[in-house]
Amino acid sequence: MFRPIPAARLFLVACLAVAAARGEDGYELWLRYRPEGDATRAAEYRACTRSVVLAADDAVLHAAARELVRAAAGIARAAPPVTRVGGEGAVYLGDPGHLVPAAELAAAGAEGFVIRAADVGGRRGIVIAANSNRGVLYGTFRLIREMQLGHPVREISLADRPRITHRLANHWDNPVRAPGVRSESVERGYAGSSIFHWNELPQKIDPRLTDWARLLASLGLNGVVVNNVNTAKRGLEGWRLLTPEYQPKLVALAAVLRPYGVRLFISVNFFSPMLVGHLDSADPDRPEVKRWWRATADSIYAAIPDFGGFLVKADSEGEPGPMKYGRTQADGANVIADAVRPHGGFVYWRAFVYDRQAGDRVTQPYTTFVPLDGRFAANVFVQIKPGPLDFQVREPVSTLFGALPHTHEALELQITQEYTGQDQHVCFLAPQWSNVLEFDTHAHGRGSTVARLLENQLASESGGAIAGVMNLGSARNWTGHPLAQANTYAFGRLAWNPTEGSSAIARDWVELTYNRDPAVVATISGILRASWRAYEDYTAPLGLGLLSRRQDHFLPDPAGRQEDHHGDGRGVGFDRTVATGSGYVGQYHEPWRSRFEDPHACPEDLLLFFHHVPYTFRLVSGRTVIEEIYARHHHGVEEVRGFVRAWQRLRGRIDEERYRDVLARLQTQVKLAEQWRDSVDGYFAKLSGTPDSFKP
Ligand code: GCW
Repeated sequence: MFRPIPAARLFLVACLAVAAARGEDGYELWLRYRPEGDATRAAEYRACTRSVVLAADDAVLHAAARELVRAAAGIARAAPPVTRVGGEGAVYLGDPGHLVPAAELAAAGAEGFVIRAADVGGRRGIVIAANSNRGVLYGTFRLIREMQLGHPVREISLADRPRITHRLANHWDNPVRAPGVRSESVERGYAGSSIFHWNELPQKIDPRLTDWARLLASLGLNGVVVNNVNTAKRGLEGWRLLTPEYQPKLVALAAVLRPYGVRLFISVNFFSPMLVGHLDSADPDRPEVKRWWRATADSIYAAIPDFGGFLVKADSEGEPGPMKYGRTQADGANVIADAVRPHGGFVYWRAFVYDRQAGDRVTQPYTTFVPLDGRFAANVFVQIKPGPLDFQVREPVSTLFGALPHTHEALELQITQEYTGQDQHVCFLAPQWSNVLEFDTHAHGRGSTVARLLENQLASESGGAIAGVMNLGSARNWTGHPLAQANTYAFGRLAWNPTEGSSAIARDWVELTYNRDPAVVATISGILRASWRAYEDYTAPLGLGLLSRRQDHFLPDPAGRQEDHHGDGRGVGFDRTVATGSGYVGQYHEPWRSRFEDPHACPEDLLLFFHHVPYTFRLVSGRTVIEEIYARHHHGVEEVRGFVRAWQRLRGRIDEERYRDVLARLQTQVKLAEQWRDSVDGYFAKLSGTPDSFKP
């Protein structure tokens, strides 16, 4: 019996999608589904996607089917019907009858998949098997990717699974229009305003939100925090998401996400019992405060049974926390965690806690959190930035990784380029993130890389977690700079597999987002690969750290950042040694402690993060520190000039719209790079009395 589900409708949707897909404004990201150019391959794809068979009538499987129909309609130019019964060339979303051996399926885990060409009832088809419908959804996106990349699928056989259990997008969007706050702004967002139109929800749901959910699922993300961690600072009103007024809006968003396997989370204010509940205290020790959190969680879960939980920035930059009551970070996290635990919810508690007045801030998260190890509830993740400072172009890995063996740790990467060029500089961050993930903390002996800590978390039921601060906004292309999409994409790939190479990710992204012309792939991925180092060179090489203006974190202001780089007449750098400095180095395990302590053994990229050295300090290159600062700045500018020349060779090989957009941005980047070079070199020339001999 052939039972079409809403095939006719799906077909129509797919045709419209193809028709609308002609423009190249970047809206479709890496999900463009353009016709396969190789006729033989296109015929193969058509033959292998003649129908889509659903194992069950389930919303997630329907979402997977919709995606596959859309992809096949675009890539193979034939939209398959969605049915319950297979036939020659069918794709089975869900194993129709134990075709994949149990052991193989077991290896896929809760969210992995096995994709296998197989005979089903005597007819050749492709089976996507998994232990959950979410796994099938991920498998479907994977099959689609194979087709987008032009890979053969007729005899396909592949299996994959995510290495990190909890993979979250963190949006820093400000939900409420308050007087004096730019409407629907995004903190550190450089791609327009927020995509969440809270004032229109739940009555009106922007269709773009469905594309957002598709985007998240295509990256394999299974959770999303939809509002800024700053919830009450300077007129922000994100704390209102916990009010009854906002609950129907949350319900609406959760409904958009659910078919894509993404759980909704929100950031909450630690003072919510007062702000929302009108209690006279938020002291986590008070019974009425505990009751309030419990009742609040119960009410959310009654409306959104698969709600993910809460993200909290407490005792940090004006956001209140348990310190106010003389309680610890663990006391604070646990009162909220206890409320969501009966519902299977989680609390992500940020470790970004520091007090500017209390000495070197980088030492503080460790001294605050390490004594609390073992005191956090099992459903709490302590969410840690990669470095101890604040998303700089280069920092050592935070000493907190591996320092909390009895606490769940989450890594928070920043996809939005707050300190790395915003929407004006290309800066592909995957190599930076890989450095962090591959860093061997030696916390449990050799091989204790950050990636492994996140993968094999102790209490296996909850697994590890990774979060990415998103760079999405209302800009038509989502990210402002077209090449910034590569960062969004790379985050998903590394969250799925933290050991994947950044070059392979860059290549795939270019092929999916532009085309498979080898010249295009080599040029764009070459620019991406070189971009982080170039940015570092013309801004803050050698671990110089914070040099940007306080008000925007964008333009150079070395003079205003003296307290960060400690440059003076004799030398430069922040002494964080045990012997003579702030002692931060002492928080590392050996061999790092000894390496970082000794300026001659310290990796040069981090030299000035850990040491104050004379300008005449000699580096491996044979140059002195001051010469190196100059040389690197000049080199960085040359690199960006090279990006412009390389890009110009792409004319006619990619669409004109994105060609022009990126070219204009690269030309601006040259100017900005020169400005950085002149500002930083000029400043140190004056301070050190050594002229910039690299100046032409
Ligand atoms: O880097 C700083 C940013 C703030 C941000 C804060 C944080 C959300 O400049 O905009 O606030 O970090 O991560 O909490």
